Amino acid sequence: TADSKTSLRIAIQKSGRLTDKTIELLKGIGLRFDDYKRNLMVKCRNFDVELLLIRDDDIPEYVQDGVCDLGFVGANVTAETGADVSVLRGLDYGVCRLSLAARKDGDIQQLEDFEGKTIATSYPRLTRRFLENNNIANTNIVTISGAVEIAPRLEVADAICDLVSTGNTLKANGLEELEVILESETQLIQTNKKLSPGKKKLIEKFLIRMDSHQQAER
Ligand code: PRT
Ligand code: ZN
Repeated sequence: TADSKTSLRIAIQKSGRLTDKTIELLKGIGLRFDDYKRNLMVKCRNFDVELLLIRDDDIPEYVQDGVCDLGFVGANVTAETGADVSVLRGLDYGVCRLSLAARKDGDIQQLEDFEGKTIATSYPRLTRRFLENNNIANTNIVTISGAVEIAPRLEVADAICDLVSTGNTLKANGLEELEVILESETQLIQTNKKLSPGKKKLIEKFLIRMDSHQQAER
């Protein structure tokens, strides 16, 4: 369990959109690391912390299971995995939304039109839940792991549910955003497993540093 280790273990994305901003934040609050790009596990030189660098998809479960005490990950990933974790802070990077989109002048123009349609997404759970909550019971959800936005052109799907930030990708693929199903940002999450008093203290210290850093940035 997380309890048996003394240093605070923090999961971050190994290589992707959140990596640089997260490392920047950790350095900004005074944590010093060497060689974080090359290793899966990196010890902090001046704080009782170690980083685990993994795929973002794995972060919520690692934190849920107490393999890591904390994690930096998109709210979209935590929501899709349904992991049992606590959200300590919302952060101002990795901001995006998960949206339903369809061909610009196609036969899907509003939410009701999704009935009976095929939807490609990397977020099948969130997509299904949203549609069910909106009384759209008959859809075929196709799970694909990348390049979701080309599915309609390939005629693999009638519509998609994907992350959007600027909207340029949708536009470039002749798609129109119809419904936002989740607003997302990077979050600091914490395990719900029991933590030792030592680790609780470390987390408190970590949060104080983070909060004063965020305030200074404003
Ligand atoms: O390898 P690993 O599994 O760790 O990485 P990944 O490829 O799964 O994730 P990555 O690095 O692409 O994204 C990590 C996180 O960044 C996501 O889980 C979100 O929380 C956040 N994020 C913020 C985004 C975007 N903005 C975003 N725009 N993730 C993906 N996109 C993609 C989107 O899927 C689409 O293809 O960018 C395209 C749309 O962007 P716009 O600007 O054209 O709208
Ligand atoms: Zn991923």
